[in-house]
Amino acid sequence: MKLTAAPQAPSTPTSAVKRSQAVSNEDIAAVFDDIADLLEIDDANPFRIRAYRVAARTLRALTVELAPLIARGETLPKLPGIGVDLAAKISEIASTGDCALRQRLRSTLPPGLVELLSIAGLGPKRIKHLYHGLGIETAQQLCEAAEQGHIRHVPGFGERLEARLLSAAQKGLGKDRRLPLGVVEPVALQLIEYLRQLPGVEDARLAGSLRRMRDTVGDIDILVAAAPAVVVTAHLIRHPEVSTILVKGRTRASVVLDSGLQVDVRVVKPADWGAALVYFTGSKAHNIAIRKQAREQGLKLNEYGVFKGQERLAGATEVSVYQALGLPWITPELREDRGEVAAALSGRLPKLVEVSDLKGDLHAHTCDADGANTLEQMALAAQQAGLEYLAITDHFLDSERLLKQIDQIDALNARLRGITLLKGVEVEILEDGSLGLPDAVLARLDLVVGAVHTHFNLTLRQQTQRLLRAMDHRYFTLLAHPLCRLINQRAPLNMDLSAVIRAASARGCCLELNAQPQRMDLFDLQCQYAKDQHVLISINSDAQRTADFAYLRYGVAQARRAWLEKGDVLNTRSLSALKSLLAATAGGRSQGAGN
Ligand code: DGT
Ligand code: CA
Ligand code: CA
Repeated sequence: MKLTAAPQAPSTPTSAVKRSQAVSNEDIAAVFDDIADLLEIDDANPFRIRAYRVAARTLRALTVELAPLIARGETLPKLPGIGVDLAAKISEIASTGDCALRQRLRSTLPPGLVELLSIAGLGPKRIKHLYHGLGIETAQQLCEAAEQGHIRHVPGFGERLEARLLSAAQKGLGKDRRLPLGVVEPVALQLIEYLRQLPGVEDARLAGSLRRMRDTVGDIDILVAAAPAVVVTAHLIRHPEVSTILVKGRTRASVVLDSGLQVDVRVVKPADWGAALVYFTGSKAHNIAIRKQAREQGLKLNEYGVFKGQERLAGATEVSVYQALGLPWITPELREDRGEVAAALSGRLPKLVEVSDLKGDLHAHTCDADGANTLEQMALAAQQAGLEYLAITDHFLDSERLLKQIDQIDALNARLRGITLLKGVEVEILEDGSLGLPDAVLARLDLVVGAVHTHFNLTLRQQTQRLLRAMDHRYFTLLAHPLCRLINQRAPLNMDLSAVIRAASARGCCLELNAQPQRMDLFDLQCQYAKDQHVLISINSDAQRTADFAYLRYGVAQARRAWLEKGDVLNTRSLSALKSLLAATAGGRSQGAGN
């Protein structure tokens, strides 16, 4: 993929580490400024922060260099605002080039946070607000929060600053990486709307990995149907967010958006639409597989149609193309050459799970803990999203608040109609695999969702044992985001997932397919393995706010890519079927189930 800007090296805010040369007053001032920035991000005492800023200014105004004085053992002149403690730090920096306090602050703050300082428009004060307000620690998280419109709501920010920060942060990130489907899709759908506005455009659709709903996408591919005279590519490059034009012809264009995303647009005649859509949807491997299928029947398949000699058999619609090859239409999520062509040939394509099959969501948060909305708001939003039940699984570290919430849920259920809240928790799986809340409390819940949030770096053996032990727990229902990966930020846990899946099977535990765009956890092939092992998958939004139920469709797409059918997904069950399943699979849960 094309880059708009060369990725910047992670910045090191001016450090005065140059021991071989004399340390200048400016170098010392720069270290003090850096310390002030770090203290500010760390939300330290404002007077302490100010002391370092004032000292930096004082140092810059001096006419005599301090380091040579210190080297000669002379005492420092009395300087306004510089007491014993700061004077000692000046000596330390003058002789070592750095300061232990600065190193300590840098090592205790998340490393990404310090790098945020290099983003234009972001000073320590704003970083502090983003960090403490939204938990933003990295440029990637900044981009995602901005794209989702969360930053404008932080006091002192607003829409314009949000857009500016997004653009600056994206420039700083290497753009040659794959981005989460859920981040790119909304942008791509807006472009589709824009292209459809042009008179003469008959259709515009996503193609490529976006249409196949891969969890990450390399770029945005769009196919447009229009008569040859329609100037589609000229319309595209007039879009306000286009920053660079890589290719522009009559029938194709590639551009880069301000966000760094590349967009490839192809324009085809309506008569060729179906064949072109098959071709540009891919995957490349699927295209190769169906071309082979064509050849075996003495046919030729390309982006213009299916041909027998000179005669064109099909091309206007996808259905006609597949039909001409003797195949039923294959849904884009399956087009990866993972057996879909053989299954289509033998009439054994799966009847894939659909969004409308979901009856509930088993992982969601409220403002009682980390979420943004109340129990009732979440319940009503889930109902709006077409669900019949919602498990509240706040992340409580102490029993008191959970017990209080249990009573609130009972009271709310007594008055809600058409939606039932289930009582759950997202309980910590501790380092040794025990659960972070006492059994007596877990016993009162309808379900227990276990998750790893700490100790990501155990050895493979330890990490696997930890998860197996957690699943041994009599009340354990569901392992949330099993891989703990964050796209572009945190690699999957180092563990033996097949062993975890087999253990889940043996114990009757379920695994989550977490639909948060940056998680998408498990991968499609892993869900497929879980299905083979008869482990039920729960497609959950992990909603932090009412709008997040919209993420469920990404989870469903990933499940479809895993060939999952309705029966393979736990939360397609009716409430009563779910309850008997929960009661049956977890030993001793029966007295806790029921509202
Ligand atoms: P991505 O962008 O890395 O997420 O993945 P795709 O699948 O969107 O790949 P992309 O954008 O390079 O190409 C879009 C589609 O165009 C691809 O899925 C299939 C088709 N295509 C591209 N290059 C070739 C090719 O060399 N041969 C064939 N048969 N199809 C291709
Ligand atoms: Ca693509
Ligand atoms: Ca492409």
